[in-house]
Formats: sequence, structure tokens, C-alpha cells
Amino acid sequence: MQDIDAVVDDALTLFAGINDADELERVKARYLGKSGAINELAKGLGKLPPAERPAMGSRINAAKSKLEEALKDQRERIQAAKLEQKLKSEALDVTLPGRGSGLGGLHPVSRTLERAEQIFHSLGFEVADGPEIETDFYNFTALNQPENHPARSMHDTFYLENSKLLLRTHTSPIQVRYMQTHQPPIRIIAPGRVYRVDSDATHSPMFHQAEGLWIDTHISFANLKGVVTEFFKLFFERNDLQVRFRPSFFPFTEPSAEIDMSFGEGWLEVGGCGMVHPNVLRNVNIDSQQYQGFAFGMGLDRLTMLRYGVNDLRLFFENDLRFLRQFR
Ligand code: 2U9
Repeated sequence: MQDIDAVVDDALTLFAGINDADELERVKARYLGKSGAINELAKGLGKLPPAERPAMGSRINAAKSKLEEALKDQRERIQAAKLEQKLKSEALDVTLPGRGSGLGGLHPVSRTLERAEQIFHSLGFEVADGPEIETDFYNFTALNQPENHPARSMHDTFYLENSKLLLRTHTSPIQVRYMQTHQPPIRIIAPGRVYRVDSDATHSPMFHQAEGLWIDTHISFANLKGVVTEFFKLFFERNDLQVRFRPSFFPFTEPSAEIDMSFGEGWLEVGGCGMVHPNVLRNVNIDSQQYQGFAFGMGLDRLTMLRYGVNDLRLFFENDLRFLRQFR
């Protein structure tokens, strides 16, 4: 009879020392399994005198219940310890600051555009705007570009299908529209997207221009030189920057010039300009005897490349974040 108490004591000590659920089930079999200790004791019942069997039987049953109870408790302890461990390892510190979504930045060409607007604003220019889809009157005819001018060719200009409309090839139509609706004095810049059939490392079918126009009763080529020179000095933040005006031809200006700026040992072309052609003023009903003025144009993508040292225009339009992030 001593045997039963010893078996129960052994089992309880053993169960209490086990921290692994699988091992607990393996050890359980040793006591409560088919050929476990409890069953072995039960098998011995038959050898006892009949009078002792009931008492012994109930002791075995009590031992069995005690072991089952202890197993259940130990299972729960293992489970609870496991949960505790899991909670600890997956702990989330809700008081830590968030990661945030990160701030975007302006595209480098947008930065050049804003910079140009700000500089011209400081020189007294307003910003004008207009449509990117134009008629040939505003894009060509009004600007003294005759019917057979090569720029009108489908090799140079995008035309819309089944219509007389086209994608503007310069921002000059903005100034034409502005002159139709405003009387001099006129002092505006016209920035925006323009389109030409052209594509390589230095030409994109869509690019950005800013053009300027100043019309009044006393505007001369000297004023043109002053405004353009001042702009490039301010834009590149170089007071020793030299600007050169090299004779050229445009249908909408006369006389016309290319704008070159000093760059290291040499010169770099950065725009074009001239005195607005009297025919252009006539086309918008401005009296060319009373008024005259100058116009100029520059490529904003080109200026951005020069300012930031970018050597391939196409980088501006691929929108690779590794490139764009460098300008934040
Ligand atoms: C009106 C009258 C005249 C704008 C002008 C240029 C010369 C010029 C180029 C610079 C580089 C275009 O982006 S670019 O390829 N522009 O050379 N633009 S004069 O003349 C005007 C504009 C509007 C009513």
C-alpha cells in the first residue's frame, strides 16, 4: 500500500519540474498510460483478498484523479508561461515616435520655374498663362511665321488627329493672347510646357520654356540687355557673369539675337531674344508707331541642367526617386 503514495509523490515531483508540453505528455504515459504505473497497480487488485479489494480500488482511483488533476494544472502552467514569453517577445512600445511618411520635394525643373518667376517678379514682370493645345493662328500666324515656314511641318510639330489644333511649340501664344486682351504697358513672363518632334540626350518631345515680353512707348534693345543680363546674374548667383548678344534671326523679332553667357573659358547659348516684330504688334492691333518692346525665350530644363550639373535631360522625365531625392 506504501507503493501507491510513493508512485503519486514521484509523479507529482516529476510533473512539477517539466516546462515542455510534449515532454509532459510523454511522462504522463508512464503513469496513466496503458502499461503505466496506475494500470499496473490495478492489475494487482485480483491478487488481493476480496475483502481488501474495494478499499484498495478506491485508493487507486483517488491516486489516478490526483495525477490527472496535477497534469491539468501543469499543462496550464506551461501554457501560461508560453503566452507570457510570447507577449514579452512581441512587445510593442506604443510610446515610440512614428516612422512618418516622409516629405516629398519639388521637381528640379519646378524649382527653376519658381526661381525664374521670383526673379522676374522682382524686375516688375507679371506671370501669364495659356492653353497647351493651340490653333495655328496663335502658335504661328500671329507670330509672323508664314504658311510655308519649316517649323509648321509635321516633322517638327505635333498636330491633333482630325483637327486643326496642335501642341504649342513655344509659349509665345500666351503673349499673343495677353496682348489681345491687355493694352500696353505690358510686362509679363510666360512659362510652361511646350512640345516639339525631337528626342535625344539634349531634346525631349516635351520641355519647358519661359518667355518674356515688355511693351511700352520707350523700350529699347538697351532695356532688353539690362533685363536679360540681370536675370542670368541673379539666377546663377554670379555677379561676374558675362552675357553676350549674338546676331540671329527669328520671324517674330527684328533685330534678333542669341543670348550667350560666360562659362569657364568659353560661352554657352542660354536663350534667344529680340525687338518684337512690328507685324506681330499689328496682328494683335497694337500701334507699332506708338509702342515697341522686346521679347526673349529660354529653356528651363537647360537652365536646370546648368544650375545643378545634370548631363542628361532625360533624367528629368524618368522620375527615378534616386535622382529626384537629390534635389530636396
Ligand atoms: C511674342 C513675340 C516674340 C520670344 C523669343 C526666342 C527668341 C528664343 C528659344 C530659347 C531656347 C526657345 O526654349 S528654346 O528652344 N527662344 O530663341 N524666343 S525671341 O519671342 C516672342 C515671343 C512672343 C509675342
